[in-house]
Amino acid sequence: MHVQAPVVDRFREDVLAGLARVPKRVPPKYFYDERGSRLFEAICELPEYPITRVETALMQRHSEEMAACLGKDVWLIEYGSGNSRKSRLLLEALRPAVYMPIDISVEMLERTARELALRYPWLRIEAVWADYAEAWELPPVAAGARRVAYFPGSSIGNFDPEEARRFLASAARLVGAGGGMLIGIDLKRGVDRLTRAYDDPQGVTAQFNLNLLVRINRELQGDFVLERFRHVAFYNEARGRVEMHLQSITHQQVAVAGRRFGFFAGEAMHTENSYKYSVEEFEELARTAGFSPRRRWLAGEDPFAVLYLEA
Ligand code: AVI
Repeated sequence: MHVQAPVVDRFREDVLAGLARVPKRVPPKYFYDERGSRLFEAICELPEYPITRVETALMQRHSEEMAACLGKDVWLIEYGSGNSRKSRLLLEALRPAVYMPIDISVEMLERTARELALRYPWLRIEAVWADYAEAWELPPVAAGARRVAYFPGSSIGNFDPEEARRFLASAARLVGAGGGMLIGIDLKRGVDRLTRAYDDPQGVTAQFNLNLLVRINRELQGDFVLERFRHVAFYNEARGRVEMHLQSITHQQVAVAGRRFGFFAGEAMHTENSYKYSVEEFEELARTAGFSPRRRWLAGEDPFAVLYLEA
């Protein structure tokens, strides 16, 4: 396995800086410790959260066509591969020369690489442990191979549009001229459905959000009392994004890594944005980053798109 930036070391620095800001905020990438990753898998199974179900159905229906678009002798680079479940459909249809999953969780990466190696003995796997949003280096690619980036799950929605543009531009440089990108995008839809997807009645998303405090308590000697915070999620129509926050129920002081931070009653700590696009908006963003949109596969009832872009 290729080990890149030691991503875990920045947690302390980012949390302390985020708690000192006004308004307070912690980057969403820190949701994904072991429990957070399991809670995210549970979110993906919720009836209120359509992304995984709808994207999987699109992949089931169109993976052969997608593979034909991506071409032969492909190095498939997957950003934030997680359990690679969705990728299996593509791997089977495409049979890439190399599969390069990149993930922030080393446990998940190792487990997934082992499972895939058993399932697909023909597949060459080059796993990369890295934070895909940071600078990281691609292991050498065989001459003549075509690079295609795969970024499913609408994870691009967790970047602000300018970050998303920079990320796409770096992906375009990575795959090089003639390379491609296959990307899943959650689309704009009714406010109620969007809100329910991030505030489910079972409270799984609330646990996922609050787990950030559990992680801070454990890894940074924090003393957050979970019962004094509540999960808040709403659609910010002006910005085209679902926002998640952890809101302090009372006026309180919290210690983290030996420093103290005050919260007033009702103060919200911003933990995630999940941007929703129209296909046209996203394709325009991709163009400004150096990609040409080539194909779209669209789902109707729960609007979602898988797009193929070429650099
Ligand atoms: C990973 N990402 C695309 C998810 C999303 O929908 O923004 C994370 C998530 N947050 C709450 N529920 C799911």
